[in-house]
Amino acid sequence: MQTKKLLIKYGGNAMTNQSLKSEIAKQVLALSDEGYQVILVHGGGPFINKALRSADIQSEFFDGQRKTTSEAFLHIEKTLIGEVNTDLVGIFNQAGLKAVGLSGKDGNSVTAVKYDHESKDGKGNPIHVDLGQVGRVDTVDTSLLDLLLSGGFTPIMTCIANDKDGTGYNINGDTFAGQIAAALKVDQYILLTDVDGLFSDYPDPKSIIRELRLSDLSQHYGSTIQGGMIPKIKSCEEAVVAGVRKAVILNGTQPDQLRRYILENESLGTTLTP
Ligand code: X2W
Repeated sequence: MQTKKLLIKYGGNAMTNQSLKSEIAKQVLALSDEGYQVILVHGGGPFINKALRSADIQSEFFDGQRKTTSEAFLHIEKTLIGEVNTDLVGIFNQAGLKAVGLSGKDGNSVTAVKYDHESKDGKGNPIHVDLGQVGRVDTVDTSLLDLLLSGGFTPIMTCIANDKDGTGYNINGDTFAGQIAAALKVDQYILLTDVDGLFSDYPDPKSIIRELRLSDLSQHYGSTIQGGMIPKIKSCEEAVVAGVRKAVILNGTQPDQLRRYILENESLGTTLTP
């Protein structure tokens, strides 16, 4: 039987304390004991907020993308690589995995290009907003990730990459993860956040949307799908369009959802299929 690959995006909103992170690591260990190869991709929005606040830098978001000046970028890179990533590597090793910390720069695994943000002015006309060093994924080379997976390591990658001229970019963690899931053609792409999924009438628990097809999405953008949900659903969409069979949004503040969804096939979260 071919080994199944899972890409898990672990969002900063679901990293509220050390024991929660350690529970996620135990779930990943349980999945790898069942024969799954797991790649973890992470952001760290709340940690970045804190670092920027301490540096007296204001955060401004446009459809879930943080405007990133060159000064802000230095703090963001330091936080994601030197704080959040290294912390997760330690916790995952402690749980019994062999974790390796990376960003898109390592092995030139991911290259970025500047993200061109289109918005609308008061009259509904399209305008371009310069978000500074916010990038989107340009190319993905999976050879380093493949090498690590085949050696039994668990790659833990954060959403920073350089462009071909060596300029560093801050890439939304969801967007970044979806592109890597697509390039690796993983069996499932799992996005862990701090809500149970997509709701038609948030936060009414009865209004959770359990299943979505690609063809359903256009009716939800701009209504059900807003703010931080935009990059989440878009990343699921891009992964599924690229050939990933299933993308799911689960609640990472309830770590056992991972095992229950993947190993026990429970109906949880919001699942997008072709
Ligand atoms: C994100 C990167 C971190 C991230 C940011 O600066 O917050 C952009 O918005 P979560 O915890 O996964 O949301 N980048 C461009 O995405 O963190």
